[in-house]
Amino acid sequence: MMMWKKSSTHPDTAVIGMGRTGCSVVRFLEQQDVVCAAYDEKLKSLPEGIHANLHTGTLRSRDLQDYSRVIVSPGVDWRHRALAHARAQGVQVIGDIDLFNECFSGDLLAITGTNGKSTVVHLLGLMLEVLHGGVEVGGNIGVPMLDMLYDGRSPARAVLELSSFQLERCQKVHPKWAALLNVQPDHADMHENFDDYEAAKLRLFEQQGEGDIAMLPLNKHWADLASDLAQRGVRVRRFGIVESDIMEHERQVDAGLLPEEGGSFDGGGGKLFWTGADTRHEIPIDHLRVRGAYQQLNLAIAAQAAADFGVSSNVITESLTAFRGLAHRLQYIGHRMGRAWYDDSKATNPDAAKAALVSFERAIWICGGLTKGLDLAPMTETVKQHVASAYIIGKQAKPYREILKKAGIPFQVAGNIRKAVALAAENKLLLPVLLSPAAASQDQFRDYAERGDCFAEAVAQLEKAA
Ligand code: UMA
Repeated sequence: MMMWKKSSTHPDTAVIGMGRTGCSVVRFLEQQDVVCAAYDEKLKSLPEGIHANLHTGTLRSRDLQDYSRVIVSPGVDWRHRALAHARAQGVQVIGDIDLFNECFSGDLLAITGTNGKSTVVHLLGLMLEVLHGGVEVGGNIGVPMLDMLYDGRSPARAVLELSSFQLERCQKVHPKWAALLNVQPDHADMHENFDDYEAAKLRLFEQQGEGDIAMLPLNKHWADLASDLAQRGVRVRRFGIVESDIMEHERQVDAGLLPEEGGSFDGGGGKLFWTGADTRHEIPIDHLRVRGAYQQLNLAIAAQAAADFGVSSNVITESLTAFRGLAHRLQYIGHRMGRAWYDDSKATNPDAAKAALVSFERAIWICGGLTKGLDLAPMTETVKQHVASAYIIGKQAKPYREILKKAGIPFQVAGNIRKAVALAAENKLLLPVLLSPAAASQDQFRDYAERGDCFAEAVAQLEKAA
């Protein structure tokens, strides 16, 4: 394990943002006797057990220029003036992945994408637990990755969920197995533009070479990356849902663009597939407990990863059939007031909400929150086809009103979740009610989980009142 330079006088390491990541970085470094300075623009104090000096208030350009290394939390804008200035002064500005890399020597599996990451990471963690040496799971899913290495631990393998924020600020990352699930508009407030967001995600594959495995969606957009990786000796597997994706894959294989062995999954044809020990395994979709083709495809990706690391098809099948999905992801929360209620609070962008809506023929939709600067117009057709009636929550009602008007769907601005639930319960159409906001939650909640819990509570209260 590499030891960091110790300093008993002036710290040469600064940690920016003292949320979960920042605190885990400082704890990790302090355990190695590295003195750190902690910066947070809002916090007034640090949790117990952290000895770093806390500097609060707006970060100024000159604050960071005298450190040798600055480790930045994912939620701090990478374009922050103080970070740009430090980089220009030759300070090494990095993320927690770089510290993780220096100390982790096991097999790294890493998953990125706009939607579905946590489901794949969680399920994969469950499947790999059967292997000798086990597995640790962390990253954007909520467990800071350095917590896996605390107390000098070094797991045999680690599964990391990596966000664009984490990838853009790392110097390098080299997963033995890497998957890009999808890239859909999100975080327009934190990236210069969509290309910049996509480029951050693709950093996952930069270091891959001979003997590594990459999983990419089947659609044409990724054909060049797939052939580039294959030329570097990476084993490329492709996955997809719709018939046209599969045909596109076959066309690419025929044209010699992809190695024959690139796997494919068909989430729309009634079965999921994965390949283990050169044999194709399958499971009928009606044996699964999770709803929605995109969610089911995520299960297939986890199954393929587990098979690539030697987990038996029996264990994979059992895990797939037992898995009920994660909380707040198209989660069935019960049947009340004559209709089914679904919590998809994790849908914080339009594509995630679209994927949820298409899994219902028609639904009553609860939407709204912070748009993060994203354009909702591409949802209009899906809303037209799958929404019968809608209730808007959150502080930015206008963009939701506009697409609902454009789609010709009746709606009401409810303002908050409790009101939206009460109105949805009174709706004469006995259709499923879906909270799938297509928006971030921080205008009214701490995070999407609190928003989902509030929804479930309101639904439970409703029954008591009836
Ligand atoms: N802060 C500043 N200046 C800023 C921004 C933030 O000082 O300009 C401070 C805040 O006052 C706060 C701290 O930084 O005290 C928060 O840091 P953070 O936002 O990086 O939050 P963490 O608690 O460290 O959580 C981060 C990830 N957060 C983000 O990427 C925004 C968590 O992902 C992740 O689970 C955690 O690290 C552990 O790895 C959350 C997330 O929303 C779930 N991710 C986005 C998503 O999934 O869409 C990418």
